[in-house]
Parts: sequence; C-alpha cells; structure tokens
Amino acid sequence: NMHYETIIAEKKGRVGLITLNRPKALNAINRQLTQEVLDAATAFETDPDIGCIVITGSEKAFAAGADIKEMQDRSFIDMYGADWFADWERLPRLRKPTIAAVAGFALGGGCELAMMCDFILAADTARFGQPEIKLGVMPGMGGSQRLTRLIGRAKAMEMCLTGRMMDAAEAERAGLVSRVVPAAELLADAMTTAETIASMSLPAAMMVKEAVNRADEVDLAEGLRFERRLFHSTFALEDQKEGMAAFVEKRPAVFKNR
Ligand code: CO8
Repeated sequence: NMHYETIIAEKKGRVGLITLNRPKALNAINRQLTQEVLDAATAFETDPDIGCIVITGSEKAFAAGADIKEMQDRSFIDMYGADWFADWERLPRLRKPTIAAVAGFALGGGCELAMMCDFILAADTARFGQPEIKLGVMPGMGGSQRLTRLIGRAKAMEMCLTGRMMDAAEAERAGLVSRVVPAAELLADAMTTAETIASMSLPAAMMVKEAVNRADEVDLAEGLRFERRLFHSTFALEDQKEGMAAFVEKRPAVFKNR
C-alpha cells in the first residue's frame, strides 16, 4: 500500500479505496490532497488487479470544500496563472468506474469532487451544497456545470445562489445520488457495490462508462450511434463468449477481463 499524508489508499480485493484524511480541516481540499488523490487514483487505474475505485471521507465530512485558508490571500494571477485545481480534470477522465461514498458534509469543492465520480452513494447524514457565494466567490471545480446537468437548472441556480445545503433525501429526489443508506452501512454498501462492478468484464464496464458520459456531450442520434458501435465491439471480447455461455449453461459467469 502506498504512503500518503492527506489520504489513505488501500487495495481491498479488486477495489481501490481512497479515504480522504485531513480530519482537523474536515478534509478540506488543498494542493497536497489534490495531488495525492490523483496519484492514488492513477495508480489504481493502471493496476490490472483493480476494477473499481471508491472515494470516501469521514463520518462527519466527505470534504468541506476547497481549503479556504490556503486560498484566502491569493491574487487573481496566482489562481489564474497556476490554473488552480485544473488538475482535477484527471479524475473524471479515469476510464475505470469510480464511486463517491458520501457521509456528512460535501460542500463546495467536496460536492464537486463527489460529482466527478461516476455516481454518488449517500449516507442518510450526507449534506450537499455549493456555499462559495457566501465567501464572495463561486464554484470552480464543476459545480455550476455538473450540478446543473444532474439536478436541473432551477435547483442548481438556487443552490449556487443561496449556498443552502441539501439533505440526503432531497439529494436522492433530485437525482444527485443513486441511493441513500444508513450511515453505519455506507462503506460496506459502497464496497459491495464496487466489488460487484469489479467482478464484471472490465472492458465492458469501461465502455458503459464511456457511453453514459458521451450522453452529456453529444445529441441523441450521435450518442445512439456511439453506443451501438461500442456494443458491437463487445463481441470481440472473450468476456462476451463467457457471459453468454454462462447464461445458457445456467452457471455464474467468470470474466477474464480481457
Ligand atoms: N477550508 C479550510 N478549513 C476548513 C474548511 C475549508 N473549506 N471547512 C472547515 N474547515 C476547518 C475549520 O476552519 C475548522 O478549523 P479550526 O478548528 O482550525 O478552526 C475545522 O475545519 C472544523 O470546522 P468547523 O469548526 O467550522 O466545524 P463545524 O462543524 O462548526 O462546521 C461546516 C462545519 C458547516 C462544514 C463549516 O466548517 C463550513 O462552513 N466550512 C466551509 C464550507 C465552505 O464554505 N466550503 C466551500 C469552500 S470554497 C470552495 O470549495 C471552492 C471550490 C472551487 C475552488 C476552485 C478554485 C479554482
């Protein structure tokens, strides 16, 4: 297992688990944490024994946003010149499936980090918000874009303009999270869900991710053509032969992931 200071990265079976670990700052996202999450995620991405990545925080906070103390004295040219947090674009570009398991606060950059994952599983204690406006700034890691696509214009506008928090039940109704589970079961549920995904054909799972993501970028006709071509290409996989043979022979499929 790799050594980091602001996160814990562990391999559990075929799942790569990243736990944000700056408890004194409610996992606020500074540059070190950014680098460490991206390094760990990239290591899991290139590890052939890993089929799914889970990112989680603590009971109290997934992450309470970008680190305000690290940013407060910076100028426009500091932020623009360094293209502050542009590195995060690497996370949604990962090709293996990613799950955010969120308990407690997911605010500002924390909510945005969760939304960069393929889906969010929420504890009943989860609270989501984009409170940047209260600091005299605005979302900068995708909040105005991903939140709008996920929950629609009215709710996204209200959230970003007022900075109010949304509880887990509202987040589920709005389509921000896939499911809400009791807080005590969040990590176990996320790991079981990730193991399930990691037991599938990895290339098929990667194609699913690519196709669903394409839906955000192109019109329906183009998206359907893209999906159909990927679907055709799954017939080049040994896993397709295994999956269909297992169904016909009434036994569980054992995928080789190639
Ligand atoms: N940054 C730095 N430190 C933080 C942050 C943060 N975002 N959030 C909490 N902390 C620290 C607190 O300062 C406190 O430290 P200390 O004990 O040294 O005073 C410690 O964590 C515990 O926090 P609280 O005492 O405040 O805990 P409470 O339970 O009272 O409150 C809250 C919890 C409601 C979550 C509260 O901490 C809070 O409101 N935090 C700030 C939330 C916020 O505004 N987040 C948005 C940050 S801006 C942002 O994310 C922009 C993203 C895009 C940037 C892109 C740049 C290009």
